[in-house]
Amino acid sequence: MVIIWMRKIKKFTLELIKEKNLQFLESFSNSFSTMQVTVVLLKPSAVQRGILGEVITRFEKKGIQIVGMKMLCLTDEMVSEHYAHLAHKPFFGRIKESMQASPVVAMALKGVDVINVVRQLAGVTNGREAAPGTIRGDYSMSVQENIVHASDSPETAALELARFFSESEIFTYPHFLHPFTYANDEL
Ligand code: IDP
Ligand code: MG
Repeated sequence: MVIIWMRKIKKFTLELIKEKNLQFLESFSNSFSTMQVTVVLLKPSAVQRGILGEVITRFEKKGIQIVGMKMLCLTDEMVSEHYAHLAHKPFFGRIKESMQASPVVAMALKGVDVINVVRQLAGVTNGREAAPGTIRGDYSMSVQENIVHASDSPETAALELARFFSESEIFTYPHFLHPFTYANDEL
């Protein structure tokens, strides 16, 4: 069942890559039996509160490989695309303002099942309800000012990688901790 589901996602992602001309993502999706790349945005709430280092450290300590990282100011177009699913909400204008209140830090993170792992590390959307130990649970008291964005599926991860990074900004390099992070049969 899981294998059929994975195959369907892979087929969908490969079609998306072809349709949108995102060939440079092909190597990620080909190898994504379980190895994935996800996108995290450290929002203005993280930048302004001076906790970038602490949040980044959490990903590193978990054993996740950073394969891209940069600071950028989100354009109107980027935010509108990124939060298109919330465009009809009354608070959409506020979210946009909040995401453009300062630069953000965009990260591309690689690991086995990393999309789900990072969503779990982030915690639920509302910082007041997020479990202690999660990023939002430990650093946020707000729904809107909730420190991080994390891709929620292989399809959105592929789109977000292309939205925030160019091909030359994503790196492939040996992760020397792999033998101590995963068992052979998990890679
Ligand atoms: P997620 O970030 O946990 O995936 P989404 O529902 O995709 O949550 O919402 C995207 C972002 O929009 C949230 O992280 C949060 O910053 C903001 N947001 C979502 N719902 C609300 C709301 O009800 N009020 C204010 N901001 C919201
Ligand atoms: Mg979301």
